Amino acid sequence: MKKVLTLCLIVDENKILLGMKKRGFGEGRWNGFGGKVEEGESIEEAAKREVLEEVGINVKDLNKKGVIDFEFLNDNSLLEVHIFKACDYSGSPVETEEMKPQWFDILDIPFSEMWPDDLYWLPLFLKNKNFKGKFIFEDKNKIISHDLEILND
Ligand code: 6OG
Repeated sequence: MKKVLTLCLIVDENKILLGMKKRGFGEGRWNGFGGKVEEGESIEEAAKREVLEEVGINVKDLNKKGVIDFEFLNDNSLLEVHIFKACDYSGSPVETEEMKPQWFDILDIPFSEMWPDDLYWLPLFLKNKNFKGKFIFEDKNKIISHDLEILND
């Protein structure tokens, strides 16, 4: 069964906030904040809740940038990840049990310590493009095919 997840990246001028995932899926990788959409909440509500839970920040305005489907052949799982940009927020990042946050210059993103798909879509995201795509992973380290399309504004 397909899981619906959120992923929110907070951008402030030329900086992007990432968190080092300390446990669970994606452990050891820098990523935005997010998680599963729970029953009874909208995707946007889930995105805001996850940012608050994982890094203590209240996001005000979410800007939907893309949806990517991920298929993992090794364990037969399917994810649908809704990706948001947030520029308007309040609070300062705090470390939680799940994430250790750090601001990065957008010219100095630690791609080698991130999910390998980020190298494809994050540059589009930073150029403010909307996109949709599908990535097929052999396992969590290896993409075997991908398809990424820029959508019209
Ligand atoms: P929890 O299991 O911790 O939510 N996620 C991905 N993020 C990137 N950048 N690339 C991927 O490529 C991803 N697959 C999942 C969605 C997992 C978090 O990880 C994101 C969620 O924000 C495969 O609840």
